[in-house]
Amino acid sequence: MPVVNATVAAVFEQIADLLDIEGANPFRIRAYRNAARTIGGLGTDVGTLLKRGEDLRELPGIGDDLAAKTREIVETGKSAFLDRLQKQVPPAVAELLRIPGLGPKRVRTLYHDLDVQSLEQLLRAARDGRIHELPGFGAKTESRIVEAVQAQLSKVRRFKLAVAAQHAEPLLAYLKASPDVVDVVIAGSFRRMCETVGDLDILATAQPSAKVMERFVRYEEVREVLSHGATRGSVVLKSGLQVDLRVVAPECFGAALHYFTGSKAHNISIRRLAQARGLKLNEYGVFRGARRIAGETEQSVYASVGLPYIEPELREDHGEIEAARTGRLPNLVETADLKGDLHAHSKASDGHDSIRDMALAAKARGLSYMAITEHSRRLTVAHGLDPVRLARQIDEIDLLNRELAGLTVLKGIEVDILEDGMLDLPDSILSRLDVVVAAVHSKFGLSCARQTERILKAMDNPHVSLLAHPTGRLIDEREPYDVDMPRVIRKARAARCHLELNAHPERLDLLDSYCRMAREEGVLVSVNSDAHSVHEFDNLRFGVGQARRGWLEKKDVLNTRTLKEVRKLLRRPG
Ligand code: DGT
Ligand code: CA
Ligand code: CA
Repeated sequence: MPVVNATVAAVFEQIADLLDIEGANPFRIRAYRNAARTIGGLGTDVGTLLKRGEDLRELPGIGDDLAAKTREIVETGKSAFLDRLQKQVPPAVAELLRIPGLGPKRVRTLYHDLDVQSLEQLLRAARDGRIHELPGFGAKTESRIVEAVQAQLSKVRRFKLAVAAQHAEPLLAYLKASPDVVDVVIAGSFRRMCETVGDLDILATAQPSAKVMERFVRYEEVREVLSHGATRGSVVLKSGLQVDLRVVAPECFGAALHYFTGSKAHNISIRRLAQARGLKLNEYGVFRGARRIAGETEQSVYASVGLPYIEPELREDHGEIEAARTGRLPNLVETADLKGDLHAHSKASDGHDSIRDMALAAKARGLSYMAITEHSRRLTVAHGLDPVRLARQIDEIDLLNRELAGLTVLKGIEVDILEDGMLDLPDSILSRLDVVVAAVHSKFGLSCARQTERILKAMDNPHVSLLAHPTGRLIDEREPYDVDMPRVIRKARAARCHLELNAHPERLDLLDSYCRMAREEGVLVSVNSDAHSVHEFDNLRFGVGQARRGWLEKKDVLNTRTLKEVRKLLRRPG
């Protein structure tokens, strides 16, 4: 059973937290955090990499020790080192780090001086007034802790789509491998490709039905069985992700799939249509009186209310029912429609692989062009390119293209937009490139007016072909910067610049509502991987999911075009 990347990442994060509380060497702690990010962000399952005999030490920041620990977690599901640390510091103590304002030093004090070992104990200690007298704390901190712990305790954890997929897909394969299973599908927000999912809702038909439920609760990654009946079961995986399984009769499968795919708002509107026709619609089927008239397939459910099939990504009650009724549903873009990728890095900046390896990986995924767009010089942490290094890379790519067959590497840059809207590299070098991706990587806190002006000004530079990750948000980690997106979208149309939908699992930026706006304005969106390693082209499918949630068709997506067409669209009026 493959142990998913997210599990490895979670173990490394836990190790880092515990080392932090113990006051270990900061470099050592950072090494674990970086490794967690690297492995957690891989598009391919690390167990598969090991099975293929790949050397994990080629991943950035993974040396002998971390490679061995990764292998250990993959093979045993555990880390002896983490077990040892947990004997010294109880794991719930690390949870205290999630409270804003509590760093490792304070957590250490709370643990050593007050024996606080959990959020609940922390709340009690704060309410009892035992905290403000500790060294380094005060009355203000104490009352802030009360608020923060309450907020934390009431927060429901959600999983990023790509992380959920790392857990969901092996489980789905495991269930499919059961000989009595006829059909099994993950429904819910996961099927709708939502940015984050609260839990997984799996539906199956099986003959007989009991065995698949047995198999489900015995899955190796299950931490806790919440309920276990003949046709309904609920478990929590080791990652904390809850999974519900329902086994339904084949004649109900379509109705159940429709019901559990949601969204709830979409379901309610469809049920209302059914009622208007004198029908009853529930998870068992569509009924006229006691007679079942539909329910085996989702198509039959929609047909019973006079509608064509509606793709799951559209089912948010955001106008899709009206569009279906009037024959105006979009014909959504698919991953297989992508012909190229206009944003990727090699190890010349902060990527991990050579340009040649990136090109071969892109080609293996069926792409026929790929742009190498390194960071520009201002981004020193990413080893950004100055004009001299970029000129050298241009020559290198020209040489490479002469020997590559079946894929063209485009010469590009991900150039920083400076605070005043100027670009980090001069036009003299930008004019030699095929693709210029402009990006904000600093000064996220500018006022809306200044941030918007800054971005509009960058788009005025005729060399800029694409605006990268237009809102800058990181899912659950960083809010979008304050920018007037409708203005940016209108500017893109006027300047004939395109917008990126960055498919990196933490970004999925452009957001779905802005995709729709772009489409309405006739602005093309480029679904790009922003790959930093050969594995990350796999993330394109999540970007396509977001594009589909944004109603985009093949024609709305720049990189579904052939290279010849894209070259024309990238050429900007001087
Ligand atoms: P999540 O898990 O929070 O990411 O979002 P969902 O959409 O997966 O929601 P979940 O897991 O609570 O329920 C799965 C689906 O079941 C949901 O999308 C629609 C359906 N559903 C749940 N509760 C209701 C309800 O009260 N009425 C109707 N019509 N459908 C419901
Ligand atoms: Ca769900
Ligand atoms: Ca659920």
